[in-house]
Amino acid sequence: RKQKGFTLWFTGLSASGKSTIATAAEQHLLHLGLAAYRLDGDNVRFGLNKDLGFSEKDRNENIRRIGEVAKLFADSSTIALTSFISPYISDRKIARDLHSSDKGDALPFIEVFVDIPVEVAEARDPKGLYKKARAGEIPNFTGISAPYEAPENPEIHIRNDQVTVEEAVAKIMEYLYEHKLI
Ligand code: GGZ
Repeated sequence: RKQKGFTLWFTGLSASGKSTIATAAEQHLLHLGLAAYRLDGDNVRFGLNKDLGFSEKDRNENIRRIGEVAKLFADSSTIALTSFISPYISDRKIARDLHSSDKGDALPFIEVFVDIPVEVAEARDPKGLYKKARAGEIPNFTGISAPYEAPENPEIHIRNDQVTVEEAVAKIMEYLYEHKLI
């Protein structure tokens, strides 16, 4: 059976562990011999989206473009893993809707909510960004001075203050096997 493409869309606060889990999940999929590609700030915000900042409007456009690119990867039979805060429900819905089509099969879109209390993210603060946000040095910082709209019905919900990276990856793989996506 030929592998079909789909998108694993990670969403969560800065320092929630999205990228760590997405990277580990990507490694796992690659080791299974599947084509997988991760989109994250390092390869998107410094390239395709380098004209965008963190205003609400720029985040809308950031997520729209990432949704389009993820869809292209999925359409090419690759597993796209996206790792962005994507704080707005409506933006994530736009990205999801891009994966459905009038003709033929939709490309599966799996929302993975990497959920930790903002206090835990702030206590971790690996890059010192929460500290800077509190000091007013970073405006519109998600969770501090800009909103994060948690998913109401994510396909996969990871409480990342309660599980290891391995357990998080196992939960994602279980979902993919159960839904016959891999
Ligand atoms: C949130 C910001 C901000 C503001 C810079 N708010 O922990 P990080 O550093 O590596 O992840 C954050 C990243 C968020 O970019 P995204 O493209 O994922 O955001 S969105 O989906 O909302 O468009 C953080 C850094 O960029 N960063 N300024 N004001 N995070």
